[in-house]
Amino acid sequence: MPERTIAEPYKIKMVEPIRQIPQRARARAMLEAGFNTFLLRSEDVYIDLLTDSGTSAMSDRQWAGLMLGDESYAGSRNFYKLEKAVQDVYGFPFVVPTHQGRGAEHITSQIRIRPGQFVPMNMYFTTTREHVERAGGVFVDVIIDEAHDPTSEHPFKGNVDLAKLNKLVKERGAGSIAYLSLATCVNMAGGQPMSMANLRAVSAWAKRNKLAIIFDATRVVENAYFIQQREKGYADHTVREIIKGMMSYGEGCTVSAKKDNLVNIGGFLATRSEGFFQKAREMVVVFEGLHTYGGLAGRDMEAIALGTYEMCEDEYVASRVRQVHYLGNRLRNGGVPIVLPIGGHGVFLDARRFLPHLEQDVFPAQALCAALYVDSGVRAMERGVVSAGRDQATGKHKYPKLELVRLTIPRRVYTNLHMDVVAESCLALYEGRSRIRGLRMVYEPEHLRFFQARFKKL
Ligand code: PM9
Repeated sequence: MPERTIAEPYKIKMVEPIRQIPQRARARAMLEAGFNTFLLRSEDVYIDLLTDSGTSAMSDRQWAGLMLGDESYAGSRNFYKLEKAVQDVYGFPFVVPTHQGRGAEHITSQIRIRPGQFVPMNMYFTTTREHVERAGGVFVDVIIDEAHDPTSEHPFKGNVDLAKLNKLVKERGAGSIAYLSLATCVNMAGGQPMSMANLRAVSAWAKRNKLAIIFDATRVVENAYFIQQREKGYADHTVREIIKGMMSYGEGCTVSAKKDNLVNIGGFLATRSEGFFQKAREMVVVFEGLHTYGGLAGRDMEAIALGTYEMCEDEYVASRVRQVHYLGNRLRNGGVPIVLPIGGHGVFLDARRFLPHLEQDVFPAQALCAALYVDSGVRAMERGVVSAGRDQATGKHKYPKLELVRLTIPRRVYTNLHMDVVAESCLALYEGRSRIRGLRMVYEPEHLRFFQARFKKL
């Protein structure tokens, strides 16, 4: 018997019209945007796979929750609901809300890093590294080598390489390390999870070296799902139980609630350390807002609280990841080079193999993003040399091994027919790939350049 189809565990109650503008208009829009998809107007975009951040469809319960916003300056009841949701799901007793993830990263980095200290991470993330460096810290990549190889089918490419941690301690001493920053479902590696076994081993290592683990738990839901599906002993555990289990190894976490938590804005920092919490509470009032709103409206906190419970419902998580894999498998079966295994939040085109005639100096992933938009109005994001930025010491481009285009799937937003449109466009581009030309950068911001850089076609 063939496998039966499993549909999404929800139906659509409200729709937002989208349209595909004509190809000539798309070509003009891309030229005006300086070949940077961040600089397009969203009304010129047909299917928006720029990011899964803040782009989720909220549920009827969340929309109803917005009407229950308590917009008092201090002590909003929605804060206490958010606090309880974070305690229930992540297991950390102390919660500080922030306007989004980078607000929590900023506070954490400023409190926890002394200038010159190292911060080992399982691959870099743009905003996380930026805040580490602003606090005087030095990022060290300790992810397993397989994560840098888009063809490796290792099931847990987000894992930490303990040998890399040991080398750092041997050369610099444990005292030179501020904390371990561990990302769940590593974004820049292609949405790749860590295993519970690896986490256990890293935690034991951290204890021995008297170091804290602070998670970037932004995509812990998808990580937990992969553990449930792939790791021996977890098939009978719920996603929610696995999230709690993973978080039990951390002293705290920062979260961009714009991803897993199914809302359009928000973030938080959560911890079991009272000392860290006190300092964060003191600092949040300087940069974000009072410690019971942290830059958010009461209604936003209500929506996050409700989303935090919804995000770990097993049927929903399975349907979310299944849709990502639906798109990935269409591309893979059509011979398009993508990062394997297919990740949790998106499908990543491997621009090196897609455009072998383009050197990294002419920004192949950026050029591919632009070509995709002109072909079909689909918006994606560069995750290659532009995102990696420049080396602080030498001023030269960092040349990451991964030169990727991320097709990021918003949660509960598109149907599989939209995925078909995306797949057909990628397949058509792959067919005509030799015609895609490289770019040169004509404007480069000093920080997080990928957001606003401008390019011209070579
Ligand atoms: N991630 C993304 O599109 C939003 C824009 S940055 C290109 O993937 C992780 C793992 C993230 C993340 C944002 C943040 C920052 C922290 N960690 O955007 O400040 O993927 O809420 O979160 C984006 P905020």
